[in-house]
Amino acid sequence: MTGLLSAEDPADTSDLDRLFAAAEADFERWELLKDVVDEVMDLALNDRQSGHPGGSHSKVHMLLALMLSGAMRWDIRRPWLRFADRFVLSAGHTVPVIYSILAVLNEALRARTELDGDATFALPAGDRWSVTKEDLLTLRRRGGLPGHAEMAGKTLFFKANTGPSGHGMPVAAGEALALRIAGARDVRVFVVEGEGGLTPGATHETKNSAWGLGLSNLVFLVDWNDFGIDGRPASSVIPGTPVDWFAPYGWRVSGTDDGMAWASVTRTVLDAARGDNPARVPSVAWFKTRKGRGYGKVDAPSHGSVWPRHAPEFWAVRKDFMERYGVSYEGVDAAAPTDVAERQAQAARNLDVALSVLRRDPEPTRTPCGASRARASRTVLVSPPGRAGSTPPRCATTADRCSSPPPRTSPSPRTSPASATGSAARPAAAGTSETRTRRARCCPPRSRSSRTPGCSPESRPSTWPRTRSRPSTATGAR
Ligand SMILES: Cc1ncc(C[n+]2csc(CCOP(=O)(O)OP(=O)(O)O)c2C)c(N)n1
Repeated sequence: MTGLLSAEDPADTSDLDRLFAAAEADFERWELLKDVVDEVMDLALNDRQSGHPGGSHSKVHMLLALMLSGAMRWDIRRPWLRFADRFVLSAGHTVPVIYSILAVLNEALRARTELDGDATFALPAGDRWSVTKEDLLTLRRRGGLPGHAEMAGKTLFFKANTGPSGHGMPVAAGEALALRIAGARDVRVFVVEGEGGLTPGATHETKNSAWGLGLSNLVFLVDWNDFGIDGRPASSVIPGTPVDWFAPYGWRVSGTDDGMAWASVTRTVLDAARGDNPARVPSVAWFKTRKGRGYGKVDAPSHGSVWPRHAPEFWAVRKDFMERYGVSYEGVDAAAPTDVAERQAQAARNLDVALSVLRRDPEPTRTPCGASRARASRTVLVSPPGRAGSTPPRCATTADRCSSPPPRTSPSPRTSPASATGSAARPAAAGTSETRTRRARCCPPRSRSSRTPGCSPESRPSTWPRTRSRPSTATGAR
């Protein structure tokens, strides 16, 4: 069985070592990013008193490695790109980790932009399409960040609406199939799932179909923390390991017992995404992790219950961070302010304290563009290095690509260099004109609230902290 299309998946194995080496040089920065992500997540959940800390914490390593190693080709500034790799959070209840990562990376982009005003790093439409620190305190509130993944607006990073466990997987397989039929064979669909989410029946059907259709552009990443919503470990009722769950279906399986260590996680992610796949089958990588890592409680108790607001256990973890990074939070060991506005203002100031450590990396370096850049920028460019021997990234600015008219003659999509952000090269068979493709690359999607003539971005004023007049009544974590 060779699948529906005899697509040639480029085996990037020759690049894996180079990608790994580039990532390895940044592991120290990733560690800092991980710590800041943990902090802003906990601060947001503490304020909201709702959400799923356990599975969110255990996924930080695998997600940062996916997003920053070049395994996934995407542009944090332009989540609407049609032919960037796609991300489906099938474990849709763990949205806090995605919100926190996006907010931290976008804050790093802001810091980078402040450094010398380089527009390359600016968000193209203010915060309209981006999760920022200002959004974190709107989690699970009316009009704010949803409690499960929604593919819209600020959370367009998600390429499926998810929440019911396992239900992102069939959707992701459908997307992978559609991309292949469209000729976009280099565009991958990444799906993050927990072992609990592998139990619904649709998972079995998806595994069969994805193999039968030869969806080599489908990559599952399984957070194997062995706990779902119940008190007992998953392994007490579900026999086997991820190898047993996927290999009999013909999938390419890899994984690591060190699912919270940068080197092993990065190697595993890179191999799953871009390793040799001669049989052109779907891939799955598993990561043995600990649910609740870094939250102060682990396994089932960490699943969907946050520490009571400003509880001693909450402050205990904050104290570790304060000591490690030499910062001080406001209100340590004290009860939360009773006034809502005051409480949110304190939470906002404490988010700023956590994020302040991002601005401590002034080591300058030179880029191919000749501009002086901070080494810190490497953590926010989210760009995979080009293939060995390929054209270096173009140093176009946002304005270059979004404001100027399209060229009369366009180079062949096959030979177009990746943009400065390393977003996916356009597929040869996309069947769109340069103008339309250009629009897709540069402009926010149309919506009632976004009538964006040409490509000029609109941005709305934001307040900090964002105030909410009518908090939602939904508080329970499902
Ligand atoms: C179809 C469905 N049934 C039940 C739930 C309630 N639920 C929310 S999270 C969860 C457990 C998920 O476990 P796992 O996939 O292992 O997630 P992780 O440990 O990564 O958080 C369950 C059963 C749900 N979201 N969807």
